[in-house]
Amino acid sequence: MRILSIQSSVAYGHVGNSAATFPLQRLGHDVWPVLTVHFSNHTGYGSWRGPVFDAAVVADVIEGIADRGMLGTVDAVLTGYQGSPGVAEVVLDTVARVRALNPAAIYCCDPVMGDVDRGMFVLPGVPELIRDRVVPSADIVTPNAFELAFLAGVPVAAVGQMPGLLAAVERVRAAGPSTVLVTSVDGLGAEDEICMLAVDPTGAFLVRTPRLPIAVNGAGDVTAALFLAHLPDGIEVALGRVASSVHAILRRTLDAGAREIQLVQAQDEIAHPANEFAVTRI
Ligand code: PXL
Repeated sequence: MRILSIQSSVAYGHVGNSAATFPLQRLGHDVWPVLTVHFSNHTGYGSWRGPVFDAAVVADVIEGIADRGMLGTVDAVLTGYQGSPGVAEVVLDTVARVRALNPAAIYCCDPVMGDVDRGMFVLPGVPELIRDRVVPSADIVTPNAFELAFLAGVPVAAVGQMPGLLAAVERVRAAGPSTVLVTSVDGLGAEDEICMLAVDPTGAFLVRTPRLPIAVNGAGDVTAALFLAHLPDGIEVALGRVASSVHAILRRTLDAGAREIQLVQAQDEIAHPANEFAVTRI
């Protein structure tokens, strides 16, 4: 695939494009990273340096790709954290242009807005824009449980059990995207497990992985990228591989006592996922 990936980047560490690019390349995909910010490090450290690019700058870089005649050769657009309403507008415009040139192109949107622990952490107005305009234009969305609840307009507690979770996913799918990956769901498996749920027109699939005592930035960005990369082999296969690779990355990060996800170190588990977790049809 040729993947146009519009995301933040950091010099040190791995979030946004700095988390998504290498795994996609390691799996043999061509990635065209368009940067929305270029920070020294991710914001989880509390301080960082470097520019936030104006939406016009992001649009200009994409215009340059169009100048080369390459926009119509894009197979997938991938986006993550969208820092401003302006960047979201650029994404919407770009997806429309790519689709007009290549109707088979897909848009995978990680609707980054917040999480259960921190609540909403994007600028005011961005969650509604993502819900009302960006998500409806996507083919694939990869919310966490908190983001899913917001998108579906239900309380977070409602997605902590299977009927409510499936109902929320169906609400999101009714808005546009045919495929939804819920990247982390608590409370469905055992205490020491964390689940991922993937739904598309072929069905709903669940995978449970051991919960690791670790909270890192960028894991969601890798999850969305890997899901997009593996989806052409079928949603069930994709879910198993994503669970396997992401778990391996987190395991290595934990073992290394590192603050940054150990992507390069886990490259073999990215290239050849062990598929050690059973995927069950719901
Ligand atoms: O992982 C999402 C993300 C994206 N972009 C920047 C970030 C983070 C998470 O910390 O700091 C700049």
